[in-house]
Amino acid sequence: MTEIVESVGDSAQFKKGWINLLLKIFHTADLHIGMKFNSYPDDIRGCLMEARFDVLDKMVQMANERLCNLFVVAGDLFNNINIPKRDIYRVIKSLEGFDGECVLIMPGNHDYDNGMIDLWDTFKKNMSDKILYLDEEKPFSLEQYGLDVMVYPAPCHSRHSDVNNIGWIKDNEEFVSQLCHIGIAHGSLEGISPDIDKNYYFMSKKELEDTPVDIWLLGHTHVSYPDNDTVNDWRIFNPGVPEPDGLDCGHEGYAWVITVDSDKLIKAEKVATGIYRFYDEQFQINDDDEFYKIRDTVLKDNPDKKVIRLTLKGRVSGDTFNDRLKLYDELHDKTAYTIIDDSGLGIKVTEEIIDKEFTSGSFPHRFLNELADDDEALQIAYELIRGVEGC
Ligand SMILES: [Mn+2]
Repeated sequence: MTEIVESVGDSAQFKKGWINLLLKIFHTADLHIGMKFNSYPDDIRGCLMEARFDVLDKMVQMANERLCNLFVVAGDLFNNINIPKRDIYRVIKSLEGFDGECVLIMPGNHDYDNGMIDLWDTFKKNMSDKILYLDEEKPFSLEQYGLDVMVYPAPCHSRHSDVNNIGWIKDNEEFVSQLCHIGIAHGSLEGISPDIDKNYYFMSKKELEDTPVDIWLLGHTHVSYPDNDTVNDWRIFNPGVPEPDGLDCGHEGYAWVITVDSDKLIKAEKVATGIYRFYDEQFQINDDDEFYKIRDTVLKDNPDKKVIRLTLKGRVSGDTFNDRLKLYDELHDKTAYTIIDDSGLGIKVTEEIIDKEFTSGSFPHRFLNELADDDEALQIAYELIRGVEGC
């Protein structure tokens, strides 16, 4: 297959030199459609659930703009196996919006297929020929799609497994050089996935490297691999979640756009895909200015798509402290969702406060004034005295 690449995509990298393009792949995984976000209030919960459908549409569009031939979901398209039928139809419709030759869908450990799963029965019955469903350990030829590609899937048949599923892919006469051989697997990857007990189809990098495919498209790990934004001459890819899924996901959601030329030289570009972005931030505040600077930090760059947990510590003036809810209200209004823990925030003790609150010449008045040069000691002493008085 020959393609003139001057017309491909908007990335400068792909605009030059790609005359003998064999294949362009849009690689995603772990959309987890159906994830419920139960710890969030209803309105934001609905938005976060909806975003997982929206990001699929967005990625299909990105793949179309870049003239990709293949759209690959390397497992966990769905978050579980109990997905309402209307959501399954909706996902199929999105996938069928792909303009390239073929969509490859493989079950992961969240949406595993043991042969008795209604989700996949419904999916298979309703999908068109554009979609190839990879539920078996056997080579799938993409010849019928006009692509010189052989696909070797390692699908999941259960939620957990202490062995991976890539062992069946052995060198044989099928590995002829004219074809591009693509391995697709779902499971934890050595060094980048937290899988201490090796319960999630654990794969070592050596096993992957020793398998005679030209390229590995993985899923499962929620961060991308490799870490770079662009790579040349690289074989093992994991996209990470395309749509961030919680406060422990600090990145913006990614997919890989991978180009294989006719010499099987592989180049890839990581593309940002996410709609919402999660932030878990701590601020140490030493004065009023620093307190109000939180507003600038939180409200820059699409605040309406930010889910934020703010932990505030430190001291501000009494006025700012008493007015702080005004700022919180503004943040709540303008962000998608903000949780604020300000239990570590207090009023900065000043001479003025000491004079106002304690009789001149009294023990606390004298004691606190003596500590005036040591900010931290003064603060602690003040709070202790106030605490004792409060008992
Ligand atoms: Mn998984």
